[in-house]
Amino acid sequence: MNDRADIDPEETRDWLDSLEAVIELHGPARAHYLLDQLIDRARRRGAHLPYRATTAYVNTILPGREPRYPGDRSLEKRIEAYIRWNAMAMVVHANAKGTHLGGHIATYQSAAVLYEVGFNHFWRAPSEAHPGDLVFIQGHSSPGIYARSFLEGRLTRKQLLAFREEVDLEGLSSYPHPWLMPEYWQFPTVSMGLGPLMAIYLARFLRYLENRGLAEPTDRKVWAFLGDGEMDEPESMAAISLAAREGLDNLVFVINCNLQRLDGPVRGTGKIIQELEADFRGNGWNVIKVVWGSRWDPLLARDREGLLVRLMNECVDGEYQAYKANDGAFVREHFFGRHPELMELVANMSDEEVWRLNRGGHDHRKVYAAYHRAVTRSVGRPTVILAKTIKGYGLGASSQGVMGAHQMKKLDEDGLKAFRSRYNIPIPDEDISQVPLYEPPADSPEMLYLRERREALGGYLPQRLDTAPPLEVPPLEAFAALLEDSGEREFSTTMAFVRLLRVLARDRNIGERIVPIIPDEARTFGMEGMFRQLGIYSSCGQNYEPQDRDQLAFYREATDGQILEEGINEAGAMCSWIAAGTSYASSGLAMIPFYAFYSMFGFQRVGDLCWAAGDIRARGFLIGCTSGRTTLNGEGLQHGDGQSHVLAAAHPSCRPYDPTFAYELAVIIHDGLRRMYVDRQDVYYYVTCMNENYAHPALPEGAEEGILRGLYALEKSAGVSGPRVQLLGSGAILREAIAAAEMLQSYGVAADVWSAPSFTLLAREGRSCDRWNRLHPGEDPKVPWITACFEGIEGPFVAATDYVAAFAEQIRPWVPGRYTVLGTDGYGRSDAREKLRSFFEVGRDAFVVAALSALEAEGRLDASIVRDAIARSGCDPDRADPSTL
Ligand SMILES: Cc1ncc(C[n+]2csc(CCOP(=O)(O)OP(=O)(O)O)c2C)c(N)n1
Ligand SMILES: [Mg+2]
Repeated sequence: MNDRADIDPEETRDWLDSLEAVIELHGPARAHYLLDQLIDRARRRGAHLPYRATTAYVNTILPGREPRYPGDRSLEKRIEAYIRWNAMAMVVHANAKGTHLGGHIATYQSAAVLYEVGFNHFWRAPSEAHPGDLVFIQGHSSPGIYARSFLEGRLTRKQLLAFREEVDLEGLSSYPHPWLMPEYWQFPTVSMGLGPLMAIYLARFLRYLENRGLAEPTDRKVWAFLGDGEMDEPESMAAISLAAREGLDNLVFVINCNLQRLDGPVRGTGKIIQELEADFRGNGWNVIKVVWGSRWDPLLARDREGLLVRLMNECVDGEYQAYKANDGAFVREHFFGRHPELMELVANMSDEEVWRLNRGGHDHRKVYAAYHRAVTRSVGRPTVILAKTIKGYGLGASSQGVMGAHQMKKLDEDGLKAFRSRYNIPIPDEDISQVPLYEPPADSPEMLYLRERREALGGYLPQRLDTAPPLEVPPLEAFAALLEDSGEREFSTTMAFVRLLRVLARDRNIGERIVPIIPDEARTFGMEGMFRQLGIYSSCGQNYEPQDRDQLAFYREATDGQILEEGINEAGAMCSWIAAGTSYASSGLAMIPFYAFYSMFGFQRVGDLCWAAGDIRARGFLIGCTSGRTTLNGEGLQHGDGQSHVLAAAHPSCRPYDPTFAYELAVIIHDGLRRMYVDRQDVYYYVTCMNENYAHPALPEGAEEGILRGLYALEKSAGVSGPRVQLLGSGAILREAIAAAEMLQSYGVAADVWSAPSFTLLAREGRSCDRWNRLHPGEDPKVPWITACFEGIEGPFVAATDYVAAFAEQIRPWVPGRYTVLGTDGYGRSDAREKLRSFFEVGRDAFVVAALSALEAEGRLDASIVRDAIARSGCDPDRADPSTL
């Protein structure tokens, strides 16, 4: 049977009348309750009720339930028009210079009302009275945000006319980049998909701070402006269930559904708003659809039979796009013309009036109603606002809604005049080709209103603050246990890290600021002891008795838990780390995040978030555990990390280290605390740790500087009179160098051993000095640390690393002699450590062979000795290159 056919209209009417009466008498909540009961009863009686995740393609908020609009619409309209014009003008200017600087016009024009309603009525700036709302701006709508700041007097004409010219003119960044405009932009968003993910974790982190008693509970909100095309990025939707689970009613997504992305429609053959509604509703969000503007209200009110709504439901986005790229006559014929009754509905309207039937996202009243509901009536749930707009709105026939709207960067003179006239910008025809920026007089009602609104909301946005006071970090001696010789005791650097973290978590001054973050690997890293000590953050506490409750280190969840246990979710964990690492800027409270993860799933997996972390000026520690390609017994190809240090090297604000001994780790972490939390430098640390157990020597006297700069002499060979070699290693492989040095004695070769905790920092400094010297001919040259270390040292030099050779290759220009590098290039595989080291030829035997071979090449040793060493090492000289296996 067709379940949509009405077999008894009278009965249907009875039910509907009853429902009307309930709503009338007791309100919608009661109606909802009764419907729930009916559905439940029907299901129990075995009725199969088809599930529909969507509602009709109309606004969620009925016209009668919209709040009164509190602003002065005529002034707001003028302000909005000026901003629209200036946003367009700055892009046109950027591209008129013949430099092809790019920029976007169509996106902001589609989103202007969405931003303006927020700026005029909702978003509070940080002030004495309020910590401020946090707004993620859609990256390529930046011109509109700059244009508003221009009217507000925060940016100059000169700056706007130097949009995207940051090198000589100190112009404005293409997109939101805190790195480039640190007092302005807060959130880098233009790598699409990262914004929504970061916004969710930021909202959760604000709750974490409140629940731990570190911040006062407030009504501050995180707003994230997103593109409908952007929602196709897997990251965009990745954490929406977390947001609902955590009850993040401090989070509002505004999705600008202009139906288009770069190449074409987002869902030409369907409806993006309906699809997103289903996704978000299914995940428990409060969904507010803002589909139609007020001019549709009378038509919808007259649509007693629901024919118009049915047509709205039937049409797909490809059609909706085309309607707005044409004109009123086209809309009449192709939309209303589908049903004679609907033609009748608009019979009294002119084509112009049909054309002016507006979309919800361009209607300030509809947008206001949605925002108002989001901030007042979304208790316990995050809100998503799906606003239907038109890409290139108001740009005229050549641009509005056209397929290539995204890429347009210019308007011809006719287009400029039409734009000017449509928005009533007081620019005369003769000036129009100059596309001048328009600035109303400072005492005009518009300007006074603009300022008054922002003053009422606490100041200007966007605005990034860096006022968190420095912290008092413990002295290096606090880690005394790691600085001493461990004697017989063997442990891994991961264990050393856990000990260090425990010391920090107990510290009187900064203990509460430590944020351990783990993506379901605490037991792998031996961190489960912290569960009990610090507690695992849970917004609803521990409402069950943990199975291991009688264990010393039981799984303790608590509302004020300190550990963020993120589950198998490196991207989410990284976002938590970013939220914590920027808390100094977003909450004026410096937090110290330590994110411990499988090193292979760091830079390789979430590298773009690491890049965003640099842009956003995050401070904190990334701890890449089980690092190296040969240290992790048995795990093999997808786990053996031989590349993260090469990837990390390219991240400018990242200070990467590959320590071997506990004291190195302690010195590095201590330096990070000082640099980031006392000196407040915008850097972050990447430190790799291993799970290989061994004994740790004491901190050699005076080694601190070398550790931090990347190189220091560890062992000088004495008592051997033969030729001398220099062996370098870091991380897992340094101990192979130490072993090789001893083996070399039996060949009559003296070997000095150097620890190189950071090849990357050595190379960075080397390049920097070289550059300075190049530009200062004839002056006293700057001497990089590595050059100073190797002064008077003769080669050959041999370095081996548990990473690909490129890692240690970085320092070649500053090595004063023959330099051989051994690395673990190629896919990893599983086996025991020794086997893997001999497979990749980075173990002690390979060191010995490489050292002897280098001496032979310099004519200081006979080839037969090298051959002998190769034979002893068991390496078949004719085996295939391991990097190809
Ligand atoms: C990860 C990523 N991929 C691609 C791009 C390039 N890009 C910039 S804007 C854009 C289209 C955006 O469409 P939508 O999200 O719908 O935003 P709209 O401009 O329509 O508001 C693309 C593909 C990007 N910035 N980031
Ligand atoms: Mg779009």
